[in-house]
Amino acid sequence: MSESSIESILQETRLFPPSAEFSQNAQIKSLEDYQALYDRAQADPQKFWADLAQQLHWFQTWDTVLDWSNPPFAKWFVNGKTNLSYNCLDRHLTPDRRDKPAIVWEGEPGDSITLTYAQLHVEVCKFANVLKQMGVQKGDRVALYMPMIPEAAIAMLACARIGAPHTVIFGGFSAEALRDRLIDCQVKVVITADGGWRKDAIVPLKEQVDKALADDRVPVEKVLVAKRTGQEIVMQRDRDFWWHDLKETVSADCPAEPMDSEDMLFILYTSGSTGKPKGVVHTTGGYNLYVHMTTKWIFDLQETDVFWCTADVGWITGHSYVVYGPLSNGATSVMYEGAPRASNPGCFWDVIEKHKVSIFYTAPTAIRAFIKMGDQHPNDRDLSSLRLLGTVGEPINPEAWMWYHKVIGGEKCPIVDTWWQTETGGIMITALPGAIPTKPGSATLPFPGILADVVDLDGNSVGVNEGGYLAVRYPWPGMMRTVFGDPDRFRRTYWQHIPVKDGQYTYFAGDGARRDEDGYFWVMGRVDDVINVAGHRLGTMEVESALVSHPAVAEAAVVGKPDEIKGQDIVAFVTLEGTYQPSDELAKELKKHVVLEIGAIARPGEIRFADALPKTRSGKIMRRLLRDLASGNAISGDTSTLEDRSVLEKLREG
Ligand code: 6R9
Repeated sequence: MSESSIESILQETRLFPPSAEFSQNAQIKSLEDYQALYDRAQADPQKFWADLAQQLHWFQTWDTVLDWSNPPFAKWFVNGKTNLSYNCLDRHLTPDRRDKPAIVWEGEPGDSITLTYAQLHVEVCKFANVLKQMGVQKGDRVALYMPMIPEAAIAMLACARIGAPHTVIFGGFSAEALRDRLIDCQVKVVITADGGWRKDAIVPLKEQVDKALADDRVPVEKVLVAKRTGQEIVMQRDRDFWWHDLKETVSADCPAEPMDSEDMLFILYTSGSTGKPKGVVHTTGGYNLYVHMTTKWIFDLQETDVFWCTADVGWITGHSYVVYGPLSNGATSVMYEGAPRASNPGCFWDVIEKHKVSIFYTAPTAIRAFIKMGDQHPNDRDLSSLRLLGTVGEPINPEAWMWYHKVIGGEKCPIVDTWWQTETGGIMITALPGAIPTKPGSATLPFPGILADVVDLDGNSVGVNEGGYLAVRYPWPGMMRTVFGDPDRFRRTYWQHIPVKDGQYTYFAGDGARRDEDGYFWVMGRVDDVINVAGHRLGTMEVESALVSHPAVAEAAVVGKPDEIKGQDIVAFVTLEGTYQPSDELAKELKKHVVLEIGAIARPGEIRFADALPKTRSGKIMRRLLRDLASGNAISGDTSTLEDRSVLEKLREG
């Protein structure tokens, strides 16, 4: 965030209570109701969650709600047996729900498909049988590298149905990034498409899969390909198969496998402050309950709602609030293939008008892009179906909040600003829209059952309006269970920054925050070497490793600088190997190289060539100074640990 938006957040005092009408009809109707729920959960969290878990279907009930005897490794609903695909589908095959739209899909070129619960059930059962036919067994990992088409949701639900953990890899990642994840995760089968539509162009997904699989270390045996864009692709005999061909050969009967609560449901890779992205592991029962309850209460689901979360299924938001949360509740979930783009500045508003969307959940970066495109686009559409708005992914600046409130919400829709992470599985800090008055820029209060706090590095709560680290003091059902293949990294990254006190473990989120006099949380952004570009998390080290893998680069340091639309943009400071000279061409080439190594989301906005990087005497790059330089700010704070002051002078001049 820029200095000015931090300023305006600090001065923000406006309060927006929900309308009486909204509250009356809401699931949680008042601040008192929220407080009562919160207190009940705090007094006995295990009973609180166990009572709510009755809302799901269990093949066998659990013996113990929470096993926290080996922290930080939690087990929820121990020995319970359930199936997420069953809870999302079979449970809704009742006379009143079976013909209700489950997925309403809109393609970028304007084509659309509706699948009712009964139809989706058939598709998922068939595809689950396809997976079995391909040799996929319970526990085998399956990767998805797909566009936003119904087959992506079908594939996820089919994996869940047979107990094969999925790992969804965002379609914007490069072949190299895909390869690394396929190896780390030891994936057996990849599900992809010939291509996907992205901003009027075809993303050649299958071609990228072919490149990734050319590496002998990739253990993938079979590739299943959905047809989307129709261009010519290469199909390798006995390895690659068309989804539509296989579908013809299987039965639509595939009972859901009773899964243990703690069986792995999925792995999702996310960036951290060290080089290698980590595989965040989520399991079955607790995750299901957590996304079920957060969707229900935070989005105030009613039977007739049409819920649209704009996230790609490649991110956690797509997992929890496009697929599992809405479907577990029997809601209608809208899925859209397109992204905000200049060639169609009204695309989001068209989808809302066409499908009569009532709940709309998107990211601040999208909101800021639409502000720039002009009010005429939303003003030209009928947005009267909307009754609730949400945001996620980064702090929202009050200006963007006010625009969202006025221009999209017509000043009548509550806005839930939801703070959470890949690691938390579901939303943690948020307004409950009928109960909690909102303040622009604040995520407001913790979800019932979440003991969130702002602490110092000794683990003590900080005072009112004092800055500190966002932390959670008690386990919750949707929490990640471990880092795939690296339990020690799980412990180090999340549970050791704040010391264990009297046996109490505290979860360290990696965000800075403060709480105001009403107890409202104001999340200020990451405190580690993670940058947030257009709502996507990137590790500075990841981008640095990509840069130094280019022969011209000797050393690289990557920082974020404020950006009007993306929140932050990447600036890379680079020193060159012997014979290379700085040039615009080389800068372009390096940007391209990062895109090749990671994907377009990591393309640096700016490359700055330098003779040397500012380092401490112990050789650590002083990123703080580079951040100031990149943002055009005066160098702040102490520079006395700098080894060579002339480096700084030169960088300033350059
Ligand atoms: C769901 C998701 C997590 C990081 C998180 C924080 C930032 C997310 C936010 C927010 C302020 C919000 N973040 N929501 N910051 N206000 N409402 O985005 O997961 O991709 O893992 O990113 O995003 O910095 O730590 P993920």
